[in-house]
Amino acid sequence: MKSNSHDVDARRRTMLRGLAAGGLAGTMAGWNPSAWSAQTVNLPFAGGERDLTSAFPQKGEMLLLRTRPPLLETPFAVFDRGVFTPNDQFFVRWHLADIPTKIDGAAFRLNVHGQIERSLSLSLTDLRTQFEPVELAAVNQCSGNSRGFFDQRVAGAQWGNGAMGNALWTGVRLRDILARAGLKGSAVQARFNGLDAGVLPGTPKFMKSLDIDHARDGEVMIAYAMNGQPLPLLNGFPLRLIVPGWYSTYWVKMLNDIEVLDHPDDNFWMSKAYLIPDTPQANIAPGQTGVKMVPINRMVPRSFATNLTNGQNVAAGKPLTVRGIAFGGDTGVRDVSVSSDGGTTWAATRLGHDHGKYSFRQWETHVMPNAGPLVLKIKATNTAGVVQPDTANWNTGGFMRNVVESIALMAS
Ligand SMILES: Nc1nc2c(c(=O)[nH]1)N[C@H]1C(S)=C(S)[C@@H](COP(=O)(O)O)O[C@H]1N2
Ligand SMILES: [Mo]
Repeated sequence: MKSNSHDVDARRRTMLRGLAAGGLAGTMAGWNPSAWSAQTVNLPFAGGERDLTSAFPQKGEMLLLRTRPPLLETPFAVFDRGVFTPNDQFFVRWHLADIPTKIDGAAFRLNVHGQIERSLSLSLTDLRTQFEPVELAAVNQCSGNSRGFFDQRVAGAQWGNGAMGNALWTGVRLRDILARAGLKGSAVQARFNGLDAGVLPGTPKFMKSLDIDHARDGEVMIAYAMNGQPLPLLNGFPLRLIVPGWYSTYWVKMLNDIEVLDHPDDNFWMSKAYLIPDTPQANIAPGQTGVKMVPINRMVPRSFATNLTNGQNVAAGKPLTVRGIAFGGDTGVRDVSVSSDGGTTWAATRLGHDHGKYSFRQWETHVMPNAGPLVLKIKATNTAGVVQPDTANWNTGGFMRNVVESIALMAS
């Protein structure tokens, strides 16, 4: 992790002032879930009509997939406005409906227990004052982002492409917390648990685990701020786990409990949910059985044009700006290429500022459309040489879609 201590300190001071000025409580007071706007958006797949809502606390206009527990998608045009996704339009995904609507930051404690020498109970002030602050730009992407495009369709939240976002996270290294606690030799995994719970008795708590070497790699962090502000309640106030390069199912929100285990975690959310076929690109044929399943893990590269939409009319014979975002998955973006002839020829694009290997990277180019229909394609390669596939993967979970995106335009 690159940590420029001057920048971090200056930003941290600014942010601490913000936190002291009222950010120490997260609240959903004033939440009025009946205030839906009448406006709708059509995602380009069957059943893709979505209400636009601004009715959720600390959230601007979002696509509504479900009210309780909330599933809110970022309107795609937001990704054209900057490399960082604003907190008030960052997507929201919860599994369990009993989510605290008010959290007192002063009373909050993060507990660390299990296979360690010293149990810890850390306040937010402890975290902000006793550990070195770190800052990292990283993409948080749901495993099921773009599931609505799966063909054939699969069960689960029917996301378009907006179940992802990029933020600058500030917090502490998980490694430093574990070092303070003193890991025992018996430590095998660390399990993360948040304040949310199910409504029905017996509903398994949403818990995720990482191997102990991953947990102490110095990159995994506990964030108390997102884009310089306290986390919105729906994005996990006051603390969340950041697992750079991994799908966000591991990024446990409202994190208040870390248990170091002496065995691999077999709780429901590790052993039954979020499993992918252990095949290249987690790809199988619909109906295929007998495949070994493993927990989902590292992300794969993706790229999107953000200033053009499918079916749009553009001017023929004039340079057309094409720009967007890309991310490399578990490493940086090497290049992004664009084809304006449906994938026959490709040209490199100009990459924007590098905010670090886990961040979105902006890119831009120009194409010269001839009159008539044209199909743009966008393809990213990451610094490990992994390229987006030309055909879509498929699996029953609707996970890890990263096919080369196509946009059909009409030039006249
Ligand atoms: N406590 C808790 N953390 C959680 C979840 C959850 O249901 N409860 N869902 C996970 C999943 S599957 C996703 S996609 C991300 C969504 O993060 P966001 O709501 O901040 O966008 O949170 C992750 N962390
Ligand atoms: Mo997710």
